[in-house]
Amino acid sequence: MNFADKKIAVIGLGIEGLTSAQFLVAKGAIVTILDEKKEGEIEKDVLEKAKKLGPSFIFGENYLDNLDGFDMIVRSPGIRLDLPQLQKVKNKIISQTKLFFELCPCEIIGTTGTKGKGTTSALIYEMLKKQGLDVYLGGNIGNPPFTFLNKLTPQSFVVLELSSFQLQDMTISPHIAVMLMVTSEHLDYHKTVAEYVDAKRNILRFQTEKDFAILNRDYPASNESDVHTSAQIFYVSREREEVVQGCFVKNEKVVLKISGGEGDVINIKDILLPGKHNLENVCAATMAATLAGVSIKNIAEVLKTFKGLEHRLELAAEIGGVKYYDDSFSTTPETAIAAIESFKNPEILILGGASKHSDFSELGRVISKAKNIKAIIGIGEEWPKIKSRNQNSEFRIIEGKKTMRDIVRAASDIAESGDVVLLTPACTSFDMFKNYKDRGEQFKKEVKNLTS
Ligand code: UMA
Repeated sequence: MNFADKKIAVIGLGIEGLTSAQFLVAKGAIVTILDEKKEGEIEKDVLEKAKKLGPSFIFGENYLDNLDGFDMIVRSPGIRLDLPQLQKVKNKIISQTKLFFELCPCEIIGTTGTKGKGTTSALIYEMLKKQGLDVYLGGNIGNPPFTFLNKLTPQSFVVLELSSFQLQDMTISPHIAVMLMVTSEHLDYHKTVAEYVDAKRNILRFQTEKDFAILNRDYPASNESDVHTSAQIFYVSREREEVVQGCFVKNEKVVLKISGGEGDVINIKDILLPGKHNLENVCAATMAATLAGVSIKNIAEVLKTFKGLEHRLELAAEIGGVKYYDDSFSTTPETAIAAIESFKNPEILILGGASKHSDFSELGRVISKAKNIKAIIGIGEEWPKIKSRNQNSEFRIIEGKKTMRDIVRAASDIAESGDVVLLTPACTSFDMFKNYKDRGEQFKKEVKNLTS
């Protein structure tokens, strides 16, 4: 592909747009960066790096008015393809993901799904690394693949987390494609659930008989995706043992069934990543890594030590037999429920934060019924709303803590060996913290301070 002297528009100046521009400028293209934001609203660091490249810029609301003069248009994932200005030039539109698939010299393992795609991608990456393979992790997880494209050789492996935004206009599929659970999400972006599921199915649609598809048997939309691929199919399941070939949970063990034979991978109790929902990710990652040539020994080794992605049910520390988990990424009642249901141990929960206008009825029911909640430390603006949904008076409620230091100290004061302290707010963080990362970092810092 020759980019030299081509007039190329990069739409969206976020992390993908910046790395696309860097790549194209290095290839000799004449780049213009366009963004609906005003210049002053762009993140400083990104803007400075972009300016160093010396491109032209078009900022503000009329940013898409003159697309006709470009030879190629590179779209960031969050830019809707059906914008009228883009529809007029649709034959010229491409994305970094699409370009990467065309230029990548090695095999790609792609993962999509509504939840779990980041964790699964990271697990696959760790497993291939443990096997000593030359492997790179990128995509929606926050690392655009152009950052490592020039390091790749035909022997390398690339593990990509792919969002529906990145998949919607794809015309190539990965060699190993993982389709995890798919439910409705991003309906603010996709017009219908069907459009969303259809975008995700592009991960399978262009596979050939030489490729592999890993499908989650437990969710209709993923399970029924088998008709959308020509690849060899493997199923994963935490509910059904009878999968034809694939990876599933049986008698409290993760089991692989391939080429007619069945073998144990690991006892569930030895997997460090907590939560039943994570078993789906474990099975999918185990299957993908096996197909890439990783040994069962190395897969099991990673499952025994992988702590999870930062701020997603991440084991922050174990102090005096008490395990502290940072699940600050949990900003919805659904994710908090999944976290709460991940443990049988007595739990001290940290719940609440800023409003996202969530409905807390189901969370209230789960809290009211759970037998293992020892205490809840209620924080932030939304706590009174969550509390009003609770019918259980068995556990202790602690309120009025205004700093993470006081919150963590209050938890540690009542925690005993065997307990789990779980920060899973079910809300956003903006009333007390900069963002979810800041909330999680502060939590981990204060947990560490307990030992000093
Ligand atoms: N913009 C426009 N016009 C539009 C929409 C956006 O000009 O119609 C501009 C915005 O003003 C912004 C820029 O486009 O300045 C894009 O910024 P961004 O923050 O949306 O995107 P990036 O920084 O490039 O990050 C993108 C992904 N963002 C989205 O898909 C929205 C990141 O996923 C991804 O990590 C990154 O590329 C690397 O691949 C984020 C995400 O929220 C984490 N993903 C969704 C999810 O996980 O649920 C899909």
